[in-house]
Amino acid sequence: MEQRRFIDLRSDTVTRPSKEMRKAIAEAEVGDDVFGDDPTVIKLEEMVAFLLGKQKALFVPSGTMGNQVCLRSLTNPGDEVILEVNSHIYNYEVGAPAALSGLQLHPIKGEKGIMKAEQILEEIRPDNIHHPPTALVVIENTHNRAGGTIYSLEVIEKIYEVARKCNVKMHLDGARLWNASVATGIPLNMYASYFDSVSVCLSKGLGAPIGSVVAGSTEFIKKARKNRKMFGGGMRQVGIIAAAGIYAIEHNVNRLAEDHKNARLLAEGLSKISGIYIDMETVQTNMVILEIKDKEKDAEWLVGRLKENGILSIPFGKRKMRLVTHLDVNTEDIHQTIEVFKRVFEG
Ligand code: TLP
Repeated sequence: MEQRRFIDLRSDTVTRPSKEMRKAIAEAEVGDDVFGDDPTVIKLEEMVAFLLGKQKALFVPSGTMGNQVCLRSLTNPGDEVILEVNSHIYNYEVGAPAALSGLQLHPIKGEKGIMKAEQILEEIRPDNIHHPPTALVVIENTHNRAGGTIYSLEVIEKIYEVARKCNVKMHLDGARLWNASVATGIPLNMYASYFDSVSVCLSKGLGAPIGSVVAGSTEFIKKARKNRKMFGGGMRQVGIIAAAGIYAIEHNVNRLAEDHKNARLLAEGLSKISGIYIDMETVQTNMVILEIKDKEKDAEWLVGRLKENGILSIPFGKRKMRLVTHLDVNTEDIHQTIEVFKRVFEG
């Protein structure tokens, strides 16, 4: 029996490896990466280090491990980390900073996910025997819960100046940094230049099945490699996965512009439907966050109605939903999705 094809807008993590990517996986040269002799992993790490303008890089199994390895490698137990209240690390990483690194998180409310330098300066702790030392500021670019919003270089630079002045390090959760870069034309290394550590994902918009890469100085990566091992992320013949990452970087970066166009198209179509509110200013990359205006209806109801009509989605709050475009969704699917929404809301 043929499997029903759903239009899957739950996340850009749902993409499946293409035939060509599977070929690259099948043909990958491998070695034992814990011994440091997997040539495909070495190639991927060198590629990403170059793209991010850092001395070294390290392949990790997931974005969560990437962030956590970076946090652990840049801090000491008891330190405080400033981050945005809706950030992935604060909301979706199972409390790992406390559990794995003994960190206290200090959340700040940003405007559409974007924190300002003045806010951060206000929250960095003065040197006082009672306070936890502020060790790190984390920025998420693009910002997931805010709907894929982009930090401008000007804002990042101001935050960087505050952090440097106060001797505080900077980490970039760049799970979707490629989306920010394609949307703005700003190269990855320019974004990365303000950060001590950067984590980028291969398994979101780029379409690899698994994997993230962290990058930083040689000294930082030496620590990160050890911490990755401690967290159980030391992998063996993992060139078969790294090969998919290399393929993704070589073939799937520029096409992210299509995802952004599709997200825009979707947002414009849905915002015309009475009963739906979308803050169009947040539609900057491959996400659309919509709000159901009718208090009688909620996101669970909408997810159910969409599924009956061949569309997969997830709630993003009681009356909110996030829709994400990616390489397994085409423009035809977007038109179809808008039609289904019209039927569901307007009959
Ligand atoms: N985000 C996933 C879910 O966990 C919410 C998604 O569907 O968007 N940083 C950011 C900004 C992320 O959005 C994610 C994943 C991660 C880190 C973690 O990556 P993984 O899932 O590989 O651990």
